[in-house]
Amino acid sequence: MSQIQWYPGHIAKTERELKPLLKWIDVVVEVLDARLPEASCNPRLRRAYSHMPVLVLLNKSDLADSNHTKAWKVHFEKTLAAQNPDSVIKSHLFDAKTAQHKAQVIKLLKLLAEPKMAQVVAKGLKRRPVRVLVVGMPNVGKSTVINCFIGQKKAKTGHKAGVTRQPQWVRIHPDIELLDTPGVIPPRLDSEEMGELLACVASVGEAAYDEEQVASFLIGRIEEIYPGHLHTHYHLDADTPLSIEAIALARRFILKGEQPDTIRTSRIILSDFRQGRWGRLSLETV
Ligand SMILES: Nc1nc2c(ncn2[C@@H]2O[C@H](COP(=O)(O)OP(=O)(O)OP(=O)(O)O)[C@@H](O)[C@H]2O)c(=O)[nH]1
Ligand SMILES: [Mg+2]
Repeated sequence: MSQIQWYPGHIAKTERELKPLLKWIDVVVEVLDARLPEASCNPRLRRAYSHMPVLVLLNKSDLADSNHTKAWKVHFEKTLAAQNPDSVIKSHLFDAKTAQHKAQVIKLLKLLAEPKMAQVVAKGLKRRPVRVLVVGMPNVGKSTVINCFIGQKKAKTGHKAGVTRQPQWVRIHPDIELLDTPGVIPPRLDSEEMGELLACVASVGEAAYDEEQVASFLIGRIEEIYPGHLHTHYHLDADTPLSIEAIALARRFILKGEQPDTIRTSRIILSDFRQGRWGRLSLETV
């Protein structure tokens, strides 16, 4: 996308910021948007934690197509394990708003950390809680995931000694502690399509993209994966080509002179999709 500026320096900076935190962590929780799991991860940054157990959370699964999300879950476990043989990777669907699947996720976190915990015990040290860091791109739901885990028990366990920028830990379960700040990973804007996909789910700031361009991309993508779906949703005739103008006319978003109000319609298109008003849809298929 021509309007979006991309500075590769952001990746290096994030890597520098993540590295010192990782030495305190047993499991990295990578939060992705289940509607676009490929575009919402950053393979270049995975390098920073490629040696560690990773739990990929396909968050906002309540908004995504469940068949595609299940296929992505299998895909991630297979391909990531092949790419990072030193790391153990599991993935799970998640809905941070309702905490659905929370119990299974807690179980997976403990399972992923078990080899490390066994080492601790083998050294004669006392078994300690598993330490987890949540990372992900803007707006994928990191804070909601953290809040969902913290629940009512927002009791901080206090500082650990020995770090310059002391991380704060929150006990989210008798056996699990979470670093209370998420690692924000810069959006992956390495192609026009990536930029447009991330703009569809508001992972890049509004100022960085053109709403009409992104809305047009979005309806095209939905038509490709779910032909006819938007015709039904907006009550368009089956033979009317899908366009912002056609939706504007159908919704009676008309300016003076009978011109379709494409700006207002583009905003509605983006918010209808983002709020899940078109139903559960995915923008990427395996
Ligand atoms: N439907 C649905 N919405 C979610 C889910 N998780 C988060 N959200 C919503 O997504 C939006 C972004 O969530 P945040 O938790 O603020 O995302 P974040 O990754 O912390 O965002 P930044 O701090 O801006 O990087 C909010 O409006 C949340 O309510 C989910 O599982 N399902
Ligand atoms: Mg946040």
